[in-house]
Amino acid sequence: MESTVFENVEYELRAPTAWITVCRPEKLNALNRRTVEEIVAALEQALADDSVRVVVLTGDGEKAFVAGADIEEMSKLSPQQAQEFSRFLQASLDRIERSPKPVVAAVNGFALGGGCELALACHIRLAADRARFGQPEVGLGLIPGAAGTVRLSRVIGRGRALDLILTGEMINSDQAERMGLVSRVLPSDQLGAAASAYAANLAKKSPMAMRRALESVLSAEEASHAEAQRLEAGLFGLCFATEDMREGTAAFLEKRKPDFPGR
Ligand code: CO8
Repeated sequence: MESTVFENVEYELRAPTAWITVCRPEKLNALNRRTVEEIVAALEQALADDSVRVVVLTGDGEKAFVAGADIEEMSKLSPQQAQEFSRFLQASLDRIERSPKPVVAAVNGFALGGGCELALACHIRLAADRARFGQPEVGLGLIPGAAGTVRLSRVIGRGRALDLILTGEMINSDQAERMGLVSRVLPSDQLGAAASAYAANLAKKSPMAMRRALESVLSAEEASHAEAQRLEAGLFGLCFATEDMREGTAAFLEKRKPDFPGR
């Protein structure tokens, strides 16, 4: 097992899964600029490594996934600096969302403000039953600034998003699951094992197909119905140029499990 320790983030290679853990437990893993830069650097490491097929993002400790942007650091920003910080966070989370390898958030505790936004940028959200979600920014005189006003509506619908954003109320993981904010809730002591098993299952699927599925689904959000369908057809066609597709269809016909080369 190979690991890289950044200042506030740990990167652990458990091929075919890479684990990225936010480690600022004394601040409930709150995001300062450095932490966000390190998350992206760890992601780039995972993307550059051919042995990695899936990335899991989680928080250190039992209490928090990420309790938001670092309020102490943020409180000192000028309006211009705040805008720049928001742009920086948005671009960093876009990088996660645009990852060609699936990124699974294992939400082990509080996911508030920027922490909820970070989870929203991941492709899949699994939650511990002790996790809590919310966009408490209005209580600080702020609004979500890491694309929470954009992604939350897309994921759970405008009415529910505004309910969370305007009240700033926290919800538990069962409520989050009912809203579609997370796909699965696990007993807290089983989250790590469940995320490992989930990632291992994804890693058995075709990397080329998953990459194109991600591209198609995400691009559809920004395109008209007609454009989105054209793009889907183009990506569908590209699958037929891969070894993965030949292996997947041959394995089915030969009644065996596929072994995808990822090409
Ligand atoms: N920033 C900085 N420090 C934090 C944060 C945070 N977001 N959250 C917790 N901490 C610190 C606490 O200050 C405390 O430090 P200390 O021990 O030095 O006093 C330590 O972590 C432990 O926290 P608590 O003692 O508060 O723990 P509790 O169990 O009592 O409470 C809560 C847990 C409910 C999670 C509580 O800590 C809390 O409400 N935290 C803040 C949550 C929040 O409001 N998050 C949103 C922040 S705003 C945001 O994320 C905007 C994102 C968009 C950015 C756009 C850029 C401009």
